Amino acid sequence: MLLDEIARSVSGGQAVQTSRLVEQALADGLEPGSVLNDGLMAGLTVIGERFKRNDCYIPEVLLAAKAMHAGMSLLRPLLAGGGERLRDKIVLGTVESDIHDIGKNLVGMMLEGAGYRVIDLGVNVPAGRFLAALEEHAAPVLAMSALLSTTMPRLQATIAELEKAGVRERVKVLVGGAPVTREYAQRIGADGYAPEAASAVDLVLDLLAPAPTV
Ligand code: B1M
Repeated sequence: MLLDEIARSVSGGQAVQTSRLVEQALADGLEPGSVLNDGLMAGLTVIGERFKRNDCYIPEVLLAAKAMHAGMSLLRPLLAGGGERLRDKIVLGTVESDIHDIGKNLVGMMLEGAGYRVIDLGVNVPAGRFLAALEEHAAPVLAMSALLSTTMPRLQATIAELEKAGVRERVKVLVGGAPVTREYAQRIGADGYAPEAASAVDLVLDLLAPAPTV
């Protein structure tokens, strides 16, 4: 089936073939939302799970993410304009003084693949820029990455900045990066921690889920 072929093409990191298959799926009249969820995302989920199990290497993940992006770029205008509502906005970046971006980019691609609008501020992002972007885009989620033990304290400093500006209550803060732990995330008052990119998506879904009514 075409959607399975798309999924296999993404998990195999085949960007050109993925574009061709997505074009074919759309020409055959398949729904863009289904091509996204049952084709592209299904493929990325396979590679994400393999990555979690140490069953593949970073270059394979990056190639898969690139293939997904190739397909997404064809779907994005249709999803945005065709009644398939994109999910909430997420402000993403690597903290100030830190220029590592491979993991952050993977997180961004996974979140985009899941339908979120990711406002990626890049690397070396000061707290004030995170704050300005959250306000400008009225984004309900801030996702920050830190890869150095010397830059981890910037996560806490940014949370303190949100508190000072009075926006902490309305923003869910998600943190990650190799030296960051769940305990550290709790200690600095973040709302969530994801050890790798695939679980960042599950975490955002949980954080934004409406509170159960009793
Ligand atoms: Co640097 N570096 N680096 N480096 N680098 C590390 C991180 C280091 C562990 C290497 C080492 O010493 N063993 C070490 C940090 C030690 C520490 O503080 N604990 C280190 C150092 C010291 C440095 C420099 C200081 C070296 C120097 O100049 N003396 C320097 C600092 C520069 C700076 O930022 N100011 C530096 C520079 C660089 C390069 C520029 C050469 C390059 C970065 C290129 C780039 O990113 N574009 C680089 C690289 C490549 C690495 C290593 C080798 C690989 C990092 C990486 O991309 N991993 C790294 C050693 C290592 O990890 N083996 C190292 C792959 C990536 C997919 O994993 O980013 O962990 P990661 O992301 C994961 C999860 O952490 C998670 O999901 C991702 C995918 O599953 N995740 C999130 C990440 N962000 C998340 C956010 C979330 C949720 C999950 O929610 C928001």
